[in-house]
Amino acid sequence: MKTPHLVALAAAALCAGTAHAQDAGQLNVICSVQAEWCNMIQTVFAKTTGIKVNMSLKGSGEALAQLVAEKANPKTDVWFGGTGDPHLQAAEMGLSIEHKSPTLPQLFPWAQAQAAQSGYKTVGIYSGPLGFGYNPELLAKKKLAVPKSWADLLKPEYKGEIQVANPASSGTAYTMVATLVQLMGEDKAFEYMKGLHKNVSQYTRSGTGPIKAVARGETAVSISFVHDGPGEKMQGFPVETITPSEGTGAEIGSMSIIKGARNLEQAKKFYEWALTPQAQQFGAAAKQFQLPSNKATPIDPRVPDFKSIKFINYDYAKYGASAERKRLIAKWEKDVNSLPR
Ligand code: S7P
Repeated sequence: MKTPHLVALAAAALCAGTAHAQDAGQLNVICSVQAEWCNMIQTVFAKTTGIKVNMSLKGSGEALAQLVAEKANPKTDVWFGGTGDPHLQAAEMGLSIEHKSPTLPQLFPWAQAQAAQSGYKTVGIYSGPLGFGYNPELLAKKKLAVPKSWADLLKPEYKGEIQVANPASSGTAYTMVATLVQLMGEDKAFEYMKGLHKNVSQYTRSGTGPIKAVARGETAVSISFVHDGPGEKMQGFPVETITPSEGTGAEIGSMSIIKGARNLEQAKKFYEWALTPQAQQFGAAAKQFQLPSNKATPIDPRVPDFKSIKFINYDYAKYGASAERKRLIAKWEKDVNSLPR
């Protein structure tokens, strides 16, 4: 899949007459996917519309913190990507505006449901399962088996071999907390996370940090979105992924228009563009393999096969609620992160 072809497709999807208009204006985007995808959409959208895109890269938790901090004087127009729970929290906190896209019927039901349950203040743009990343070479060297279940991660032989992000800064790690609570019940899930804590060498700030550490041989196992594995592998790193046998959760990566956006017209144009199959192909073109939300977007063979994964019935409304997310993160800090290892 070559970028120039995609650029042409994206350009065709837009009104050719308005491309490169001199007074097209600008747009401020917080982008919570990985840099290559952010840079690609920044360039292509600017090329095809003439709208200058100022892009700031932030993980999901950090993006939400910035939007809260700038609520009285918003500097952001669109928040693109990142796990869906904090987007739902932003909607509930009045940080984003209602926008009912005419493209909604073309999206998968999970993406439409994300929009409906937020009062159309956010929308699903991709989905991806939570699982484990592992370095087969490092595991073999250390004579460790591939972990196949959540239960496996508690085994003493994995002590110091696991990395996961901190749920306060990372949407990926919050997805893990919410998944475990739904899978095991809250008390058991916190007991589980206390056990896991003994085997974790480091809680990283960013959700993608642990699988990059696995790929580079810095740690044997990570708790990560499995769609982040193939991109590392394509760079030549020894990394594989697996989803836990007991079941797992999935994110609904989302997009929101920010309340008080100074460039509202441009924000809506970007939003509509980002929901087209043409624009959604830039994920795979940038070696990021989430499942795109528009049913007409071609699905790269490296996108995880959802049908072969055992999923929990993730309650996005409950775990995206502001009070619940804050409560679970505070509880994790107090009951888990404060413990010695
Ligand atoms: O590869 C991109 C991705 O995994 O990162 C996004 C999100 O910002 C995770 O980062 P944090 O855990 O640091 O918040 C995911 O939505 C996306 O799939």
